[in-house]
Amino acid sequence: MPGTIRKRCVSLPAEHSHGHGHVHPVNFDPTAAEPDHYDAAPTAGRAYRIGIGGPVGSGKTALVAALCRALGDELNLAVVTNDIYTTEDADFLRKAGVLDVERIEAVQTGACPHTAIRDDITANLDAVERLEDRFPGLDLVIIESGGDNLTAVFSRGLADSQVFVVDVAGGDKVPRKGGPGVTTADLLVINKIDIAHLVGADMDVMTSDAHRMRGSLPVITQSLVDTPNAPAVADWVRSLVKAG
Ligand SMILES: Nc1nc2c(ncn2[C@@H]2O[C@H](COP(=O)(O)OP(=O)(O)O)[C@@H](O)[C@H]2O)c(=O)[nH]1
Ligand SMILES: [Mg+2]
Repeated sequence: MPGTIRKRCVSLPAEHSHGHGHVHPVNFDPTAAEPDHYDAAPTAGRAYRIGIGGPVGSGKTALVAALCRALGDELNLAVVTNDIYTTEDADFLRKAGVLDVERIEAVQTGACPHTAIRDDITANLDAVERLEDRFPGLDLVIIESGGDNLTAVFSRGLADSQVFVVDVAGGDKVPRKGGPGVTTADLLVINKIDIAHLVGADMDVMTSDAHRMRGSLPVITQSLVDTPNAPAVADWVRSLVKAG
């Protein structure tokens, strides 16, 4: 249960500081997932939780809005956003009118977004609990991470499944650069394929690199301009929640 997880005291190994120093041991492997300090929580009797992470501007909030449009009528859903100093993403979603404003909670992380989704997930679990109290029988909570680099992944104690969103504007090198987001997320989304030709990104290279880095884990390429309701990602989410 979330209550037991959040009471747990977490101490990080000294050589693995998560201040902005990012000190790693000499043999640090940047493609390996870091140890998770929280156990996965049992999913029975609570909302399924999907985390959405990825670099700033890749299209996380746009994907959250798309999923609300696609699934809002069939699932009892709510959203938690994470921003460093503002509530910008929550404000955007409220203004976009994709979901009842009461169903959107904003967490201000005050620090590196990575911290609030992995190292101390308390503020996010509190936000999820507020939503579950407000909307009994909630099926799904989508948690958007603050924009971070390629290393940000969610604790399994916070997100049951996670989506990592990159976009073509970063260049077709991004998937082969790896990092735990690209290699271990349950779903990798390569977004903004409508502008690939403008930035010279080769989609064949991006998708084949992504599959090579991820083995059997799924990859979806999409454009939220061409398909504003993100049908492929919505199908993936729907099947998880139904199975969940
Ligand atoms: N051309 C194009 N723009 C997109 C797409 N998805 C998102 N955007 C735009 O990219 C910008 C950043 O998106 P946002 O969702 O705020 O990114 P976030 O920082 O990851 O949450 C916004 O101006 C979006 O409208 C897409 O598929 N194609
Ligand atoms: Mg955002």
